[in-house]
Amino acid sequence: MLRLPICELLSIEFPIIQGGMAWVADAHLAAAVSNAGGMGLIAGMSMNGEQLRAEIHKARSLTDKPFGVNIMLMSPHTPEVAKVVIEEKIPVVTTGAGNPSSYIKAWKEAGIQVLPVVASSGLAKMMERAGADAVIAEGCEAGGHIGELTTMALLPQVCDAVKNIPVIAAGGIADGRGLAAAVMLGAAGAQLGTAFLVAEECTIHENYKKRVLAAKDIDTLTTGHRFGHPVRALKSNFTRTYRKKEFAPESTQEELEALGVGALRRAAREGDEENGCFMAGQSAGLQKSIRPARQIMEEMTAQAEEILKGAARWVK
Ligand code: TUI
Repeated sequence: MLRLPICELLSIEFPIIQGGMAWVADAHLAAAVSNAGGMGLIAGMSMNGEQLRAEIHKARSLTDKPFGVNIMLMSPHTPEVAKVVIEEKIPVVTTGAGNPSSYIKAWKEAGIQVLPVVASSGLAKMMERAGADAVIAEGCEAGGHIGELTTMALLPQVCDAVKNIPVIAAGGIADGRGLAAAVMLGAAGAQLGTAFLVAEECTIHENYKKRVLAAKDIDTLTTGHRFGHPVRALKSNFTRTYRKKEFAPESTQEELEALGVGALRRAAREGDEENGCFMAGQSAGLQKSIRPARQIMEEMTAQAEEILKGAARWVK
């Protein structure tokens, strides 16, 4: 059995938390991951306060286990969603795409465990000082909105930067090899996004799952660099069009934002091959089959355990 520090911190069987994927991480997926022994999360990004409250109630009808909420800080609904997690007594909040400093005090007073995603050691240090319980160091192998550094470079630097809180690894981790490597770099657990896209219990459109399963290592790319919000997704008609427009001198930020709005929803909920943006990480090429969430976590941790046990043979 692989027991890492976040098993104790979050009272979970597997040292795995689920990424807060907008339009993907709904009550079904969150409840399934929590029921299976990991930490499931609902993504608040695509919802206003009342929609999130309804999704939380739905998840509670599907599991007795604790689950968390991910708050995407660029969302216009952040202030109301930040209140709903307190009112609903959500035990764990992860944040992404920004600095959650102004919310942490209120969440801590409400007894919430706060796990901000960081893409730099500077933000990690700031989060520790602000009272975060752990940080999630997410490398740019991840899908969706990403920072500059790879997991390999970011993770040990974040581990050095924080003094007393665990660091959870994210970005590019899809099997036991990735989990074992993350442990070697100092991780206390891992966050998985792309691996759960193809979980049996994930409710996204089948076209999305098919695209992830068909992806090779070089089949993701990033868009959005020109206006400062890089996003990783599977190559598609959408990313080709967006890239062309992004670098056309006459394109404005408003025009590009309008093109992006709704593209993830169209991919996840409608399977729209023409206009959908199929966000996924570079580990898409490692996803070979649809499996239940429990099997994903069991196989990953069993493989990591074997690798970590066997690593001593290299030391003479
Ligand atoms: O947030 C994510 N991934 C996401 S959010 C999202 S929704 C979206 N849709 C369209 C365009 C843009 C976003 C899809 N995927 N991951 C967590 C994450 N946070 N990755 C990187 C960061 C990050 C980056 C810089 C966190 C903090 C940061 O610095 C903030 C600061 O102010 O210092």
